[in-house]
Amino acid sequence: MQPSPITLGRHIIEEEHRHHPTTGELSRLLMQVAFVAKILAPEIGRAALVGQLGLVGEKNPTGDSQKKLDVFANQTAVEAFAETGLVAGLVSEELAEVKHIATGAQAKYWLFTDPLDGSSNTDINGSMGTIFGVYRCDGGQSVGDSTPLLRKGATQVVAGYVLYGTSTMLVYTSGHGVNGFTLDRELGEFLLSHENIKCPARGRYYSANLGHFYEWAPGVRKYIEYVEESDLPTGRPMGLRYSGALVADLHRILVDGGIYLYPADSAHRDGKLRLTYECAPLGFVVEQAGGRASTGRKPILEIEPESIHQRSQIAIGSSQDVLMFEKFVAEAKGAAQ
Ligand code: FBP
Repeated sequence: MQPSPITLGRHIIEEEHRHHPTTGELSRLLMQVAFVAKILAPEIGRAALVGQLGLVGEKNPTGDSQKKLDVFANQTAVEAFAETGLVAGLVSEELAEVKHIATGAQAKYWLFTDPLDGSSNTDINGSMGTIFGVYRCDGGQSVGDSTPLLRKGATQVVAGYVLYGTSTMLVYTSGHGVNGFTLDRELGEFLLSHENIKCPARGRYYSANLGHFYEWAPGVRKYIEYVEESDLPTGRPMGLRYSGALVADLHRILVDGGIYLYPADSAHRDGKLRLTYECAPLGFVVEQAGGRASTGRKPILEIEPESIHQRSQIAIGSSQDVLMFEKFVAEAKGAAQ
């Protein structure tokens, strides 16, 4: 262990003092996210032993079959913030509407979250994650009206994810670089393990569900053919890695470089992933680490959402790889005109 390990709590407070002179709400909010992760990590680990595998028989607001762990993760997040007065409300993949928090009348922030990312991995012992994005309240939100809180991802004050993999990690940015913390289960503390993460400009891996290849637009298919061609000087063919959990694929890309794609296909005309609680928070993290996040045509962080469960196409990762993808999309569009 490092001579004097830096805990998440200490790091956040120092970061807040340096960049967000407030009364500590942001630190307490992030510590509450870490608290949720400390509850979810062991529950995910023992899910097979405590009847937490499988489906609950319901669908979530975007039509996915809900897993028991989806419901547990969502409940844990809602309860963890219910009594804190830290957030005015919470938007979750598992909740149809904005959850206004009674104690949040004076709160300064909104929380957007995908409580359990990669839920198709729950029963196969695969990696999963939690995604979060935080926006400042600007007041004037009335109960039931979500419009005022729909803002472009570039206005987030904090964003990050938790990865439940071989170890449990929390990676966050408050707009001043990206840092990663590993959960020391004995201490019950997240300790700084990945300081000032920089996403390599180019990577060796691409992540995409190739099962949809023939449904993708010509520009997307041409890009995949390009990365699969053999040309060692340009680092091709790239290796295919697709874990079934965006957070796990994204973490690899932050550390090793590469690109994750989820374009439109016949079942997902606007892409599959949700803009406000999947694409925007991860886009903020990746761009803070020097990477890039776009729809293939437009920066993810510049999209003004129209609804809380809006979907978006996404290409995210190393700046050079995403730029190359955008070039293929633009050329195909040009050729089609
Ligand atoms: P969930 O948040 O519902 O898990 O959905 C997102 C996700 O599972 C990503 O983590 C993953 O990359 C992708 O969907 C997998 O989708 P598909 O099975 O269509 O390839």
